[in-house]
Amino acid sequence: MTLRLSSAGESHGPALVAIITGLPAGLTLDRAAIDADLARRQAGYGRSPRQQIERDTVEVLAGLRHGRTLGTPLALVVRNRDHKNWTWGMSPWPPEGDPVGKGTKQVTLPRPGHADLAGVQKFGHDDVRNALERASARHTAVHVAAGAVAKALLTAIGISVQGLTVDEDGLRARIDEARSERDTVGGVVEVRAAGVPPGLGSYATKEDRLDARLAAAVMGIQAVKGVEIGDGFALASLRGSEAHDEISTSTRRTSNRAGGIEAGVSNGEEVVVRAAMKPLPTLMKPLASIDLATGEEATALVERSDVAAVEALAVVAEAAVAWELAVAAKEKFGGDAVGDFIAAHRAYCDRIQWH
Ligand code: EPS
Repeated sequence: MTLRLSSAGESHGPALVAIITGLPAGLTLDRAAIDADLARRQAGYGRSPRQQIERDTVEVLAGLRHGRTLGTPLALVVRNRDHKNWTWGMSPWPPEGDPVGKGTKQVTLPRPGHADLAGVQKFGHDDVRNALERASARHTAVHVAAGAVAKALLTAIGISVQGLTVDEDGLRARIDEARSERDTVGGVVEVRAAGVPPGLGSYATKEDRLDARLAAAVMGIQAVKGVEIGDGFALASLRGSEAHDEISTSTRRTSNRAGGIEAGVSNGEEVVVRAAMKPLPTLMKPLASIDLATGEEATALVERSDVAAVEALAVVAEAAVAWELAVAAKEKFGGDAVGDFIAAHRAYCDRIQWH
């Protein structure tokens, strides 16, 4: 069975939900490990006061018994604590009583860089909130929970995944500077996956290529505008003699410019994915926009916002890479029971003498 993930949830709605299908039975999940990843995502430098409201923890509604997967759909929930301030404004059903709390007034001032304008145009909304709520990066929380489940599956075959910011000290200084000037910043994160055997993904079709899948997974995260694998863009200016990773008699490489993937297939070296995040588009000193209610010139919506979410992105990108590697590993090794998955991995590594 293919490993699949669906999610739902608005930023200020009652909860975020994920359903994972295709997990083997018998995989032990550690609630504390999932919650620790949720806390890491919230803890990044430069986050908004919203993070003092939220205390993300995972709830499991189905697919798990006594901490072990049943081989049935796994249903995860992360509640939005802030919803208590939006019960009228974000009520799934027509709200009763007078408008109270947040989200009661229509938003008509789209922010350049957010989903606001394209969202109302595309879906025919008359309230920008109907677009921004789902586009918000809030929903990355439940993807981090799903990523933690993927990491449990990968750990069973010796793969570990770690996301970090690039130049953390410089980033924090830029965040402090931007905060004092009431502005926002972006940055670069890097995810490394160790223990990935050769042979995940395939050159057979575009859809099979592991690099294409990882790029889509990471580009699919809010505010990401660039993704590279290994030395990526820097390879473009090198000679062929300088750009490739020579093969030793052990079949290992003496360098890793390819970031662990050649021709869309993992080659056994560390998988390295980098992502560039644009500065967040909710600005305290807003940019020019239109008031959709009047058609007049206006400035964009000003709301509580993060100064940066780059450290959070490191955790979210780690989850996205882990998820995609778990999908590729499950595709290669199969298994309805986790022991079958592990045995298939072992037999394959024996065949290619990879230890
Ligand atoms: C976000 C706007 C802010 C961020 C949010 C993403 O939310 P709010 O409008 O409630 O202040 O804090 O991120 C999170 C809530 C989170 O948990 O990551 C946006 O517009 O994308």
